[in-house]
Amino acid sequence: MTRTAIQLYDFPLSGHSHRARLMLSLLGLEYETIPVKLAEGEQKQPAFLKLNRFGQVPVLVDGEAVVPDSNAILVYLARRYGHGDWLPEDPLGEARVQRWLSAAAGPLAFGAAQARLHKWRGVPLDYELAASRARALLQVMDEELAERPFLAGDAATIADVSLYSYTARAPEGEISLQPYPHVRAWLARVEALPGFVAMPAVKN
Ligand SMILES: N[C@@H](CCC(=O)N[C@@H](CS)C(=O)NCC(=O)O)C(=O)O
Repeated sequence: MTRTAIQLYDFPLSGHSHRARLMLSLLGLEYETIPVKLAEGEQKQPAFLKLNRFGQVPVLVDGEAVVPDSNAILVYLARRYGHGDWLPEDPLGEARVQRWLSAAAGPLAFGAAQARLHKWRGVPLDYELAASRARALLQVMDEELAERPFLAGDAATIADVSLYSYTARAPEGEISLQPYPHVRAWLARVEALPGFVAMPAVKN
């Protein structure tokens, strides 16, 4: 029986989409991307809303399984196809990962991701507030990454995949990574993982 390919509804310059592509690639999974025309509002049309009522990319479709939301996709892929430590099963190990997924959906999304959206797309928002959230999160990450190589422990997990994309692209929102040497070393460690794929840049 031939297996239906995994499909990813995607927008290339979205960090949320990149984290899903990164996880698929790290797991060595074949998939096809279906670009969603965000500028034309395709994500708010009835056909797309059937996949994700929030009207946002990414959405992963794997046979019968329809999985909207980037962090939900990471959890699904880790449990369905992952091996080893991508999402530990012991209560404390899983909680340590979940803590960072919350940071990705909170201060990362409303910090570095928003700052980038403002500088890149001119989206009207409180840039200084977004920048201060971004720097506060980077400071926490830097202090914790001084103590261990990856966010949730000694091995890479979906916590690292979730935080990577918008952290790597923070300079596009004019958030310098220079003051955070441990974050920069961690970015390099993620980039050295087998199967790593980069997120496209919006500007040089
Ligand atoms: N919590 C969602 C956020 C996804 C998100 O913000 N997607 C953006 C692109 S980065 C989007 O689809 N924006 C279009 C819109 O909201 O209309 C996730 O983690 O997947």
